[in-house]
Amino acid sequence: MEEEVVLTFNIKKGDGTMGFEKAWLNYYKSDNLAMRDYFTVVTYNKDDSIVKSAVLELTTAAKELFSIDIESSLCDMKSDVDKTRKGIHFQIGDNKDLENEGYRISLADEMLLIEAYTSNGILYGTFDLIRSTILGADVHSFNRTIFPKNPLRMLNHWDNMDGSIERGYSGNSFFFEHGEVIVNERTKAYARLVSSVGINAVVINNVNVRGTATNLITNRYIDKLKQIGEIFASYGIKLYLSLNFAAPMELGGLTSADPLDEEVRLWWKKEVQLLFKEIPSFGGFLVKADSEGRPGPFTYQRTHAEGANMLAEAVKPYGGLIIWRCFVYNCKQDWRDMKTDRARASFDNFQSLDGDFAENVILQVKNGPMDFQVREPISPLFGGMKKTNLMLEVQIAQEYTGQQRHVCYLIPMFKEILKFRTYCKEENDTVFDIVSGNTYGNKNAGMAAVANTGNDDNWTGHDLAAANLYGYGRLSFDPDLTSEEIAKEWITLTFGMKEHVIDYISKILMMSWPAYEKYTSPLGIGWMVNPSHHYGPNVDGYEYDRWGTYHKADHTAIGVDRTKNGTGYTTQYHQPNQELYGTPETCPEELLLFFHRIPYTYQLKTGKTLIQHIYDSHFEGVEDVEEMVKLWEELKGKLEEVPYHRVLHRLQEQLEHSKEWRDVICSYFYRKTAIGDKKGRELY
Ligand code: GCV
Repeated sequence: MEEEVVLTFNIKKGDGTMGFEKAWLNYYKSDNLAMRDYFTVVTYNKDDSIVKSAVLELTTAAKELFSIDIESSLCDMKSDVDKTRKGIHFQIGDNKDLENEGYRISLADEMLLIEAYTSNGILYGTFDLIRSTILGADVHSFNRTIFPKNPLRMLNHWDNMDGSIERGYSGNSFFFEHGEVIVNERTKAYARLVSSVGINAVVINNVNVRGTATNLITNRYIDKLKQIGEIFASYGIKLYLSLNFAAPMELGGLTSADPLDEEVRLWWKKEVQLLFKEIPSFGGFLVKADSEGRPGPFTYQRTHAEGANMLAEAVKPYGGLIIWRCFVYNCKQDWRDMKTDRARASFDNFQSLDGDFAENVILQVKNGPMDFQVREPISPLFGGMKKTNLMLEVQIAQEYTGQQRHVCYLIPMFKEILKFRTYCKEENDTVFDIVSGNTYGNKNAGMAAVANTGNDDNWTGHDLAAANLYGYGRLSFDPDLTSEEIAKEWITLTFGMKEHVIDYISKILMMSWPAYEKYTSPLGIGWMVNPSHHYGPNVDGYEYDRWGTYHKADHTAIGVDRTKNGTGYTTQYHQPNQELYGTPETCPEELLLFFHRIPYTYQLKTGKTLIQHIYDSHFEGVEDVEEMVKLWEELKGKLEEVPYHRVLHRLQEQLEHSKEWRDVICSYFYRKTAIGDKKGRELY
């Protein structure tokens, strides 16, 4: 029998002009009746703001899932809890085995018990319980102890104070508007949303700190920041800010920002006090220095360790962290020289500083050596730094992967990144091992993602892009989850428990990253996008000067020789990766053009020539999008109208734009090589 479509995709109005939807917290009526009786009473032995949020979450879930007004009360002693009655009890105790935000859910007689050492543990256990209930869990399955696997699970917003978002594709900022900080109902809705998937740290402003954003660290904005800090804290989230390295000059009137200058050091020490004193949950700062026009220690011939350590010293008394980005390269370099290689830059700038950074500094490394392309090798800094705290930076804002106009489910890519073996040790050497702290025992470590939210009703512009926000959070909490499991969870929570819906949307999500790769840039070469806004095909498009292209294609060959005979980039890896990438025969083919310069007539493992692969994959990519549109159309009447049409519209646009990619790329290479398509398709 056809299931009834329940219209609960309600929009809640914030206090601004925009409304917001509940995304995956949009609870549908549940038919998990075996769980229903547990959502009748909740008791707790501590009532700080985080536990209160957990109680509130259960209250909301009980109401929306089962139409129950849950009873809640403080019950100091575990022994006072009535275990003969079905219900839920939160117990924060001296159980050190659950520190680091862990929790245990178990059945104690008739009572479901969530135990933790920290309040965050209770909150995560609560969200787990609600999620599992919606997914149909049986009460007897609740016998588990869970720990988040990464200490820091962070979101980096690139929001500007005028309300724009750098690389934002979902409307404007909900943190800033017209130079002011905004706090409203949406702030809380956001905190709930991201905390429900385990995020515990958020940077609210862009790493490119210019103009008024420099003042965010002063008392000018402190009241509003304090309010955000409180809301975040009640959901277990620490607030962070990006800072401007030149602030001592721009705000303090000093003549220098030299990190070894005593006056500069004192200035920072005084300046950071305010935030930590006023906002108990303030976590520290994120810093982009000496990159793309941002100031940094290089101006004073100082190293990045000297720059970062100066700030680390200032925040140390408050337990603060400095998250220092390794995305440092000279964007003005002359690419005509075949030896100059942007891919080398992060390693060249940082590796020799291994061991020089303070304990409360974490280096944040982009997943690849370039810039969030659809396919890149893993940054060799992972495994290259053994005595330094590292964090992985990924981007769920789809700057180079369709800008949330195209569906591109990035969790499979993130999984590949996390499981990459660096060979820095014989075992426990994957990127996940390194950034979770397993490899070298670091406590300050974790993951960060450039956020994909804005003030659009559905938070992420494209409804399906919310799977990346959800998935990033879940994956950073538990990297062992599969992409399929995460997709299924997200679809069920967002659209309800309807099997055909889960199947079709899962298929769309799982085919989307490979499809995007096929119709855009081939075999790891990257870019080929319009400069500046980075949307749409432009094969020779190059950002910074009029000479270069990223791919260096001529009429006989394409790609960059990054082996020891070329730019030497491959030597930044440990063996056997160095060797693996060192020859076209051993190099994984999806990265062939990243590492090698290859003639168009080169035969790939499929038996196809390189040029034929380029043609075929572009046609296949478009066919994949056609299939995605068809799958979505099958869901007509099974989803609520608003999200159904929003997604349909975007998929149709994606189809048109994938054809444009195919045609532009194929005709470019046809004209360049004068080699036709073996299948006789029209290429120009
Ligand atoms: C925030 C890329 C983006 C920039 C971004 C930069 C970074 O270059 O295009 O918009 O700036 O990365 O990560 O700092």
